[in-house]
Amino acid sequence: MSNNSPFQAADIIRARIPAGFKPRIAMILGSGLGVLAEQMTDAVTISFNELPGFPISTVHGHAGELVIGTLSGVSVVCMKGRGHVYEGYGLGVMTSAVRTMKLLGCEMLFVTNAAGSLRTEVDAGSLVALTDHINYLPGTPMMGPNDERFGPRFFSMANAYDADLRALLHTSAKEKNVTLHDGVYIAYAGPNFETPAEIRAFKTLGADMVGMSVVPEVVSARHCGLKVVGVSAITNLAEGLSPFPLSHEQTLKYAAVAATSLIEVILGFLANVAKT
Ligand code: R1P
Repeated sequence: MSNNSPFQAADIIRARIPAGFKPRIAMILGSGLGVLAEQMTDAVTISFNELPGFPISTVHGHAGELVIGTLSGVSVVCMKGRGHVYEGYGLGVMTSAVRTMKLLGCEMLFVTNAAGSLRTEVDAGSLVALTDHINYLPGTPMMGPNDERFGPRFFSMANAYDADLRALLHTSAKEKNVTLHDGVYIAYAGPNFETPAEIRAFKTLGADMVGMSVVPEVVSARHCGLKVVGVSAITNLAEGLSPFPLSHEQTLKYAAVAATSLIEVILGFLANVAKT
């Protein structure tokens, strides 16, 4: 694959930001979590529509904007919203966007998402650091010809969610008096929520939370050598555990609840990164 979209998008972005400004951290803000980007200073906002290879957002709660600026003293490039496989873009839905952020100079990708919890003691409003994932999507974004400009054909997914960065995230959460759990994320294609039987199966497989994103961008990030750290904002107990049928309205309602503490943790984390 020789898709030049990431190079074209990076050129467009560089022309819009101050000369020499290099984002250190890439962030992806999930359903209802875009509010974090409002805290950025000296921010430049570019619609995904203007960036080759970026997914046009079709999901409520995903603004579809790239915001470049400073947060807690760190230069960041932040996707306010993401694309999902169920929107019809294929498994490579996030690959170009991730590669663009790598080309801009990022060292690390911070992913956030709204997710259902498979543990009844970890209810709506909780935060969970991703320790690993299970890919239940119908493939990976790296299937097909390999683009050697970004990474090798075969690559390891051990320590995909960087243990040192996660330790720093836990330190940051403690400093802010926010409870941060650890858990394994399983990616389901959607857009229908999972069945209760699927949730029982996923629990047996070792999953702690379930959602319809994250894996395509994390696989793409590891392919091109970005370190990854991630947090799920729990918006509901998963189907079969939840006392009511699930809806995207519920996702957005509790993402807003979790966003307050999530923002605290992320700002603290970035301030700690700034010291390194
Ligand atoms: C369901 O309400 C939607 O919210 C989550 C699920 O993946 C799904 O898209 O969105 P994010 O993972 O983008 O936060």
